[in-house]
Amino acid sequence: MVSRRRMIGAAAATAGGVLLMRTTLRPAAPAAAPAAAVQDTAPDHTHPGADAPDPGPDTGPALVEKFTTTLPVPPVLSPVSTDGGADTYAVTMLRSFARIVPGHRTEVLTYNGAFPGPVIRARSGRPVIVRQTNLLDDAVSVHLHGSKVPVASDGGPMNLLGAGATRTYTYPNDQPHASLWFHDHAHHMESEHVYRGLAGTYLLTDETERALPLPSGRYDLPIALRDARFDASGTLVYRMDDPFNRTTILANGRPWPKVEVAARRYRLRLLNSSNLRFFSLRLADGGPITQIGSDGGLLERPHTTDTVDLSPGERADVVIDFSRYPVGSTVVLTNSLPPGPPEHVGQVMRFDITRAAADPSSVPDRLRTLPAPGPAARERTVVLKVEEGTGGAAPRGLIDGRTYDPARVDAAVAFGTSEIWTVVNANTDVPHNFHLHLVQFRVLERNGKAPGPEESGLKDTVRLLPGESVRLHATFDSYRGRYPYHCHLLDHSAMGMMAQMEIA
Ligand SMILES: [Cu+2]
Repeated sequence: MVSRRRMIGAAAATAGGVLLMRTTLRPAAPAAAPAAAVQDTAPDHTHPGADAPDPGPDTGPALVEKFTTTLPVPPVLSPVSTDGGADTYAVTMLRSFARIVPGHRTEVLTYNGAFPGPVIRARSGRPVIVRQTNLLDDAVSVHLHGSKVPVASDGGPMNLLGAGATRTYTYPNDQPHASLWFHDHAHHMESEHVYRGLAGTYLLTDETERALPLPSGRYDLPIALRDARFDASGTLVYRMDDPFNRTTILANGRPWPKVEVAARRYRLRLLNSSNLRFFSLRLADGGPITQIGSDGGLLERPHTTDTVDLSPGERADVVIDFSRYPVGSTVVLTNSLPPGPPEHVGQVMRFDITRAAADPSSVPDRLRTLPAPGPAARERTVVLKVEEGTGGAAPRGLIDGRTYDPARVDAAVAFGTSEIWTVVNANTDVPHNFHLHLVQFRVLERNGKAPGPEESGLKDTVRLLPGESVRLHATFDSYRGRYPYHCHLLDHSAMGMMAQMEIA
């Protein structure tokens, strides 16, 4: 186990190291953006800062003393109506200011003014309706990541909500419990929008999950991890494909925070909401972490590990028992992956064990039962690649050799069937991952072998280190229509590493 973990870390470390040279070429000008076909229909907006002078190194590490800010608990939204068998929410997207680094107010893009976004709590079988009003300057699109929803509410890359407009998204919640998240998906702009704050948490529960004696209430914490870059005035700096300068680690929007915990079990819903950063998380003392769930809800059985790997968009549901630490002690959550100075990016947040507490919670040996993947009607291969531009052109994100074209169907899927997709990272030095809209899939194989226990449950996003391949099993029996699939390194999808399936 340990040697396998070390291999993953080493591979990702190599990938990250070369990522600098391979893909930090940013678009020289808006006209050099990927795929002319997309350029015509993309929002009329350039990436601010693309041509501006470099603002210098990330000042976050200098502005912040680690473990002095407190991990915020993101606000839970209250419905404006619970009539008609559904919970209705009203959300306004607006520019706001957040206190991220001490002594500064940082302009951010928000859902309802919250950075990061608020939490929506939902139950399987009870629809949620979200009325989104866009008071930003840009067109946006709100995607509920991991959800099974009709195309009209999927928040696809071209299904835009213009500045000043209001639109209603309907989420049937006709799916089992899962820790989902919602974020911007407007083509070309999703990477900057999400980076500047348009991301929130959506916790869907059901009877299966609620019947278990897992830590709950104040002992169940959603924690979104990401990186960021700041200038000397505390302003968030966004530059396309800039992983090496994003060296400030944020947890729930605060840099290297601490959180006071009782000496008992906690459930942590970890989300990697970074644009590009992969995390390999460990407790500093190598203590045990019990993973109970992944993207699509609980695993069949918990598995105990010392390391949790998360690529952008992935979630891990874990239980940590702080009763093994004396009251008065602390333990740091660390990250072993570059890029960036290990003294900064190697630290994430700190747990301060401040009090004793009774603990009626437990983690059962059996969490749920998942159906075995059935027969597949067809197999297909999907190849991901980022290609450096020549002659000063921008790098291009490719799926099967092509950049995203919303007018093109890349995969015709027969409604009601299952398929096996082999997804390949054709780059030898750049990591990717793969996100399929609409479905939760199963990972059948990773590099020709059975996946680890952390990938044995339902997934919607799967990591692909350089040269890796995964075989996925997905069933398309819910909604018809055109849904995207893409690399969830958002700077890559913004470069065109996205394609479209039509289920008919
Ligand atoms: Cu990618």
